[in-house]
Amino acid sequence: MSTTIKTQVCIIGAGPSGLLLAQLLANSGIDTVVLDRKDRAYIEGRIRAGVLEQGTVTALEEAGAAERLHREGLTHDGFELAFDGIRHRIDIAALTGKTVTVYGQTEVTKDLFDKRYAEGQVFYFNVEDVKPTNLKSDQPAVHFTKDGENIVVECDYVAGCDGFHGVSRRAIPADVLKTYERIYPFGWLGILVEKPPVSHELIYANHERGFALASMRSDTRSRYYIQCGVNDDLANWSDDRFWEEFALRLGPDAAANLQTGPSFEKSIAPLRSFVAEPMRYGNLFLAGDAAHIVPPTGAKGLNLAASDIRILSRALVEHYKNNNDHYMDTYSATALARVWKGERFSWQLSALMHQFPDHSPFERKMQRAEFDYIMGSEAASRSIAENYVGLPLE
Ligand code: RFL
Ligand code: PHB
Repeated sequence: MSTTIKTQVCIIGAGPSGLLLAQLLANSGIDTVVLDRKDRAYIEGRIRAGVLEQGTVTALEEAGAAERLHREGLTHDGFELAFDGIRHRIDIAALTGKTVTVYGQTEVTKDLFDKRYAEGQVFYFNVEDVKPTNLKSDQPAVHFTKDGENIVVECDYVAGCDGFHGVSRRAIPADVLKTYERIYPFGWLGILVEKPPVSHELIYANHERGFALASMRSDTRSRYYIQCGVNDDLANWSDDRFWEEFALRLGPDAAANLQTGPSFEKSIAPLRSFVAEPMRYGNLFLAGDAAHIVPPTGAKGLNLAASDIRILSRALVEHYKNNNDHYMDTYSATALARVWKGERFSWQLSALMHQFPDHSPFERKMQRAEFDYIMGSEAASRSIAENYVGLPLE
């Protein structure tokens, strides 16, 4: 048995990219169907991003999903870089006139889900065997199974918002798709703890034992990371071992305020830079992690996803409302231009802040010289600040 559904845009993936796109299109009366191989609880439970650029906040405002963010999000005017315990503050507000907002990805997805449910969005969760087809024709379709039933979504466009491991990017023929990748020789071990943050701003620390990051989710909940081995096992990392290592890497000055406690989430993430080009194939549009991955050092992943969706939603709205295909035709080039700048910044900050197994004392001296240069140069600090708050959309 098979069921056929018709819609204007079929969105594969209900992560932040897919949810934001569905909402921005709904605001213009464009019909969507959203499917995901997981369910709402799983998606909301994924502890990931924490820092939102102003442009991402604007996108959530446009979506009508920023009310709680404005109530509960923490506005940050700056952050710190530290090198062997020496601290340098990047005053992003003074250097760029902009701020960032600390608000977890879990909360962003919850707010978007609440709004989509309130407006009657059709979601298909726990779907299997998802297959986008006929992408070069004007009648593309997405096939999948749910509870053993075959379902076909006939649509005008397919939005591939299904993350790095999704099927959308793989639907682009190998002779069309070009990919660029760097895998880093380390990972990040992250914990969540119900204790006030060690500092009211983020601290990115380079120490001879490896990188550490002090972040937060609220005034009472901290998110801390340390660089770990790429094949490291969580079983090797008791809370006690984590706290000892984290305090050491942060340096005695910052660690003096550290409040430790039992972690209630602990996970290891690999670090990768990846870009797939083009981001459009026929009537398939890729957005977010489906098209690109950055190492988390610059807090760019979710923000790049949101800027893709701003560009894509404008293109679809112009197509449907004004019969104007200019933004559809330029989507891939416009999105990629911003993506590559986000890739560069994340790669550069990762290179500055981590210990690389193949580095010689020379490279360590180079890191130190770059840190000293940033400390002594307003121009260098401003360059970091303007990338951190987010470059203009185009
Ligand atoms: P997602 O979030 O991966 O969502 C994709 C969705 O697609 C579904 N899916 C499928 N659905 C149907 N059929 C299939 N075949 C499917 N395959 C997959 C999945 O179930 C999922 O629900 O991609 P999206 O929406 O593009 O969002 C991207 C962001 O999640 C990601 O870029 C950020 O989390 C990255 N990131 C950070 N970004 C920031 O901007 N600031 C940060 O501070 C930040 N910190 C982080 C991060 C990512 C991290 N990890 C673990 C990767 C910190 C960490 C530790
Ligand atoms: C986080 O709070 O999870 C976070 C913050 C900044 C980053 C990466 C992750 O650069």
